[in-house]
Amino acid sequence: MVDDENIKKRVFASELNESFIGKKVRVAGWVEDVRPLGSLIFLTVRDVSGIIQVVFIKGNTPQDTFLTAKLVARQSAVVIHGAVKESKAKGAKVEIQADDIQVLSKAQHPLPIDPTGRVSSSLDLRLDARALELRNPYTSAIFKIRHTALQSIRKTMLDNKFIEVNTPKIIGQAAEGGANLFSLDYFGKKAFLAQSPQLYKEQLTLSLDRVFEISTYFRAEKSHTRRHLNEFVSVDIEAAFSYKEDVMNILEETVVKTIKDVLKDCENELRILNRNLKVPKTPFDRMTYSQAIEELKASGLKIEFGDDLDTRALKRLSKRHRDFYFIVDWPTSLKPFYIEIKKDNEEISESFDLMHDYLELASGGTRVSDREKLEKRLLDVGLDPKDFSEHLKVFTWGMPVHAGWGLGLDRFVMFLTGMKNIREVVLYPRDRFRLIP
Ligand code: AMO
Repeated sequence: MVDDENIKKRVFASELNESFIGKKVRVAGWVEDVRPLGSLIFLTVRDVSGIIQVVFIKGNTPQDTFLTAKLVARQSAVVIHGAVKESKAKGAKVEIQADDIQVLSKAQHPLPIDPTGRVSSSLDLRLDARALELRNPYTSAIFKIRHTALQSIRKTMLDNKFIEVNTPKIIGQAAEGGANLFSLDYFGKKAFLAQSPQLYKEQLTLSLDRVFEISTYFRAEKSHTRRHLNEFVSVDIEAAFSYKEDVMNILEETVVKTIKDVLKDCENELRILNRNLKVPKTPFDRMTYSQAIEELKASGLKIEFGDDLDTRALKRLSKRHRDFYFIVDWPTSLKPFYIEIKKDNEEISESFDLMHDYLELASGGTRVSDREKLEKRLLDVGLDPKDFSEHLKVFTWGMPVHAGWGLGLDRFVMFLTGMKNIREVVLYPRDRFRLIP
């Protein structure tokens, strides 16, 4: 009989190898296949690590155990006990000759989707049954890569002496200006869900020097595209005594190290996804916004200095810039109030976007660190400095020159995994039409 203590002593399918031959083991997972063949029953059991073949031989197990194995519903949660033997099955070195099976939880039939992926389902159906879909090695590979990316990013941050912080997500004031905010009732007052940690991370540089945060943010954007969600995860950094070039270098290092770590630690997952990931060439190409406009004009697009680079423009640019590249020095009018403007040209800001192909992965810049200048910038963009008094006050406490960026984690994982729709790389995506599960 299998009890809770015994489940704790289980081994993972991927750990089983020839060194276990002759030993009794316990595995816990979900039944993928059941094939009764006369006096034999072949079961395949998948756990989070991989798959193992299990054989029941009539006469070797009690009659009721044999019957349980024969009738077990696919995808039920089971615990198997038995001896490890050499396997004749293709691609497997060992299998388990079972003496016991316990069905912990029977799976219904039919299930809303086929988690083996043999029967394909639409994205919507898969998202409706997300927890079940994650039994599919293809889907779980995406989230193992996402996990590896997060670990790697944290390591790069620590190597660069950044401190991890957590800033509020229920806020009383817009960080990126007034648009695109979700509002809520906060004990009778109007509050908002944070669009970014922008103002907090800037404030923290005046004491903690270098901070980073990995968190969820909210944008009430109506756009329904394959690269926007209303709830997304951003990796944010802010560094005191730094300019945009300094933080661009950290961004490049973060991207390259993450790719290397994913190549090293997720070989199997990349193979499952058929993703041919490569370490990009460094330093990443850099072009100014003005150069991008010239290039686009030369290609026949009707575009002027001051126009935003929409999808059509970015797609056109990406024909010549396939790998990672920075677009720097955007018009001041296209960037938020907190971005510094060039000393010699008020029309241009100390800003950058990191692109891959036509996907914007990150944006950042040198910040305005002078209080008067910041007040003027707020007025220039039609915001009232009075609404920002809590933020402005810190600028008289010895605010250092500082710079930073925000990297869209979900978009970065799209790149790492080769997924074309952001919903594939987010466990429970939130878009205009999806609030559940
Ligand atoms: P920005 O608004 O450009 O900059 O956001 C930074 C990065 O976050 C990602 N992103 C999104 N991903 C999915 N769905 C969305 N709706 C979405 N919106 C943004 C993008 C983008 O490049 N405070 C600044 C950053 C800074 O200057 O430090 C900011 O929020 O990949």
